[in-house]
Amino acid sequence: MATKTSISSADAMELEDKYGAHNYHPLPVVLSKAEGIYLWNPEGERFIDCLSAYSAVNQGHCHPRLIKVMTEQASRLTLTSRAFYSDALGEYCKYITEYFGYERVLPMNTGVEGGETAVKLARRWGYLHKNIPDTQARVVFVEGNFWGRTLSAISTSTDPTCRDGFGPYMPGFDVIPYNDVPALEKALKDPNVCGFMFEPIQGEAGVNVPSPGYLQEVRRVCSENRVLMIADEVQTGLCRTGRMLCCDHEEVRPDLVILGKALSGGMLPVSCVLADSEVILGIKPGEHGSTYGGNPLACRVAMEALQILKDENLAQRAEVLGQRFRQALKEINKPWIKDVRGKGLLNALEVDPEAGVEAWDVCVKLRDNGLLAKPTHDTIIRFAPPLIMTDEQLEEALNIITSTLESF
Ligand code: IF1
Repeated sequence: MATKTSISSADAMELEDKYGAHNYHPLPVVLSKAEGIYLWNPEGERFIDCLSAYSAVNQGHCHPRLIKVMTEQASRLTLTSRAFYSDALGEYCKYITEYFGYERVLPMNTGVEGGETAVKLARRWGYLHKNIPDTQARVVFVEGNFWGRTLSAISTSTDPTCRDGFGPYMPGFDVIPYNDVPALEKALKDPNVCGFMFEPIQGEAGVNVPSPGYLQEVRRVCSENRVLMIADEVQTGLCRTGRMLCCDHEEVRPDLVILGKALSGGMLPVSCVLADSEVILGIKPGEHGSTYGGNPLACRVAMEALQILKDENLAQRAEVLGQRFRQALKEINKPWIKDVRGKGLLNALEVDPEAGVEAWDVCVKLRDNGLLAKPTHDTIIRFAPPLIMTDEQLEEALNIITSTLESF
C-alpha cells in the first residue's frame, strides 16, 4: 500500500501551477509511489501504468535489482566527470558493446543528447570518410519525427507545436516522407548526405508502424549511397516492440543506434550512441562530452537494467502480451475507434475525430477506473505498460480499458 505523503494531490497540482513553468498539460493525476506496473497517488488510490514514462520503465517502476545497484553505487561513487577515469566506465563500455554487437559506445545522458551526438558523429564521419566539403554535410530526417526538444531536434520537426516560435533553425537537415523508399532514394543521392536518422516505429507521431520491409529497404539505400543509417531506438528499443531492438524485426543492423529511457529503467537519465570504430573515433579527445556522460552511477545502473531485460525475457513477454492486447482491443466494436496498431507493447488506439469522442476524455475516464494513459496529437491514445506485466495484470488492464471504451 502507498505510504501517506505530506501533500495532497490538489496541493501538489496547485504548487506546480503557481511556481512551475507551464510547458506541459499533464493528465490531472498526482503520483507519489510506484512499484512494478502500479502507481499510487497521495490519497492511496492505485493505477495501472500504461505509459511507462514514455517507455523509460520497461523493467517496471522501482525494480528491486535497480534500487539495490543504485543504492550501493550511490553510497560509493556517483560522479567523477571524464577529467579522470572511473572503475565503472570501461566495464560498462565492454558490456554494452558486446551486448548489442558494436565496436564502441559514446555515453551521454538524455535521449536528445544521444541524437545530437549521432548527428555530430555522422557529420564528422562525412568529412573524414566521404569527402564532404566542410560545413556542407546534410542529415536526412522524416516527417513526423520526434527526437527531443533541443534546437537541432526541433529544426527537423514537422510538428508546429514542437517547432514554431523557436527559430532560427539548424541548417543542413532535410525532411522526407516516412515509409517512402523512392523519396529516400532520391534524397540520399545528394553526395553531401552523411546520415539518415529515423525511428523504426514513430512513437510520438502516433505509433506509426512502417510497411513490412521498410527497415531492410532503408538499410539497402543507405548502404548503396554510403549514408550512415541512424536508428533512433530511444523509445522503440530495449524490448518495447517485442525484440531487443525494433530493427531486429527485420534483422537490420543500423550504423548508429541511439538508446535512452529504459537504458536506466527509470532510475536516472542514461543514453548512448552505439557504432563501430570508424564512426565513433571520428570525435577526438576534448571535442565532445558532458559532465555526467558515462558517470559510474549510470554505468552500474545501465548494466543491471540491460541484464534484467535478458534475465526476465522481456522482449518475448512484450511480443506475447502485445498480441493479446491488440487482439482484445480489436474486438471492441465502437464506430469511434478508427484504428488499433502497434508492435510488442508499444500500441495505440486512434479515435475518429468526427465521432465526437475526445481521446482526452477517454484518458480521464481510464484514470477514474484505475489506469493511466495519455493521448498524443489529440486523437491517439498510446498504451505502453511496463514489460514485466503478468498475464493476470494484462487481463486486469484489459478489463479496465474494455469497460471504459464500452462506456463511450
Ligand atoms: C517530452 C514525446 C515520447 C523519443 C525519441 C528521442 C527522445 C524521445 C524516439 C528524446 C523522447 C519523450 C520526451 C518527452 C515525452 C516523450 C515523448 F511525446 F515527447 F514524443 F516518448 F513520445 N527519441 N520522448 O521519444 O529523449 O531527451 O526526452 O530523454 O519531451 O515531452 P529525451
